[in-house]
Amino acid sequence: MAYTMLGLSIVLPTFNERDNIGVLFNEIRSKVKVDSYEILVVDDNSPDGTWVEALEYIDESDVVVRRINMKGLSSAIIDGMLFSLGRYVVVMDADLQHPPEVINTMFEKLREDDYDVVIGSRYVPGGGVEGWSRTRLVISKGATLIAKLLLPYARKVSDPMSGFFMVKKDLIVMNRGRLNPLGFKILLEILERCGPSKVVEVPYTFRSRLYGKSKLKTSTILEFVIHVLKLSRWRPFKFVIVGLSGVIVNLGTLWLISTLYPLFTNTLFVIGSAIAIEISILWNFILHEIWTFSDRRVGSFVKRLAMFHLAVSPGVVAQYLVAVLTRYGLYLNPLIAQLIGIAVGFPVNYVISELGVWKTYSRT
Ligand SMILES: Nc1nc2c(ncn2[C@@H]2O[C@H](COP(=O)(O)OP(=O)(O)OP(=O)(O)O)[C@@H](O)[C@H]2O)c(=O)[nH]1
Ligand SMILES: [Mg+2]
Repeated sequence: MAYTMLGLSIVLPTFNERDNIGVLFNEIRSKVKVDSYEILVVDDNSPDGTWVEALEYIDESDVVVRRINMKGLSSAIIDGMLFSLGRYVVVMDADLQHPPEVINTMFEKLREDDYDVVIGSRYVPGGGVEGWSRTRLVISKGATLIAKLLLPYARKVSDPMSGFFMVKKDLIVMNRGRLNPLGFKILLEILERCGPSKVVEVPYTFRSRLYGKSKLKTSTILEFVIHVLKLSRWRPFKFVIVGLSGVIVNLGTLWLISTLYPLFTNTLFVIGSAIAIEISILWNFILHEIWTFSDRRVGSFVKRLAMFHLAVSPGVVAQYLVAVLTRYGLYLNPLIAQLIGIAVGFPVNYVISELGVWKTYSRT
């Protein structure tokens, strides 16, 4: 693959942006001060003929890609990046929501301080959004929160969902095989799969769409959730499965010791319950080590074991108190009392494990 030495490629994914594309070209030409750059429009055969319109504005270094049988924002962006010749690539929306002048700041940062990724961020000081309804803001913030809860790289930045970002092209080329463009949020995919070591954010204000309609649909939200779960290697599900196996171990232990020594279900339930809980903690820990969080075993095993005990302690205390109180207070069957306790402690355990014990990938 040939690179122009300092060149920048500007990738514009488009679908039905006919009225915006010319205005955007003019804005880029007047506001982007980078010495040499090319513009690549990647259009998914828009019914409004965006790709024909774009041809009116390109010069000899620019490209319009008209994809016939493919569709999807993320895959269009990856295709654009792979077609590009620049050493750096910036991705921006074609509806004038991303201000082209910010590209100058991004480019300077990337070259001078050797960053792998520069993110245009709405959520750092100086950034913002224009004209969003409360609902849109809540959805955006909620989605960011989900991404941050489940993905370590997303936690490192304020706006991991941004559609406006610049990357070193090498990062994409070298990790091409790992990228699986799904849905709208390609930056999340790049952060999690390529593992960039130097990332910085620059503020920008997300403007109102100039012309045309939004391509966001209700299904985009569902796609996003599936995308994040996939990037997280389905970790919450694994956690649930391990947790359920832990329930069997917990109840099985209690059943076993009380069969051997019936006092554990009555006067000594306080001890029987605690023994069963501890055995299940050890069981869960081992399974999380070898399965749920196998890609995140950083540092000492003993420290993680201690951390896990600490992490599950709020959930365990809740579980233990609920079990003992329902057993003695409501005279519930000991196994049922133990089970209710487990249901209370469970969600607390997931959040603390994700954020506290196995919080980062072992490759970093
Ligand atoms: N090539 C291609 N581009 C797309 C596709 N879907 C959206 N785009 C483009 O991706 C950019 C972002 O899409 P938007 O609909 O503006 O999404 P958004 O900015 O999050 O939503 P709004 O604020 O409502 O505009 C725009 O330039 C779209 O034209 C697609 O399937 N293929
Ligand atoms: Mg838009």
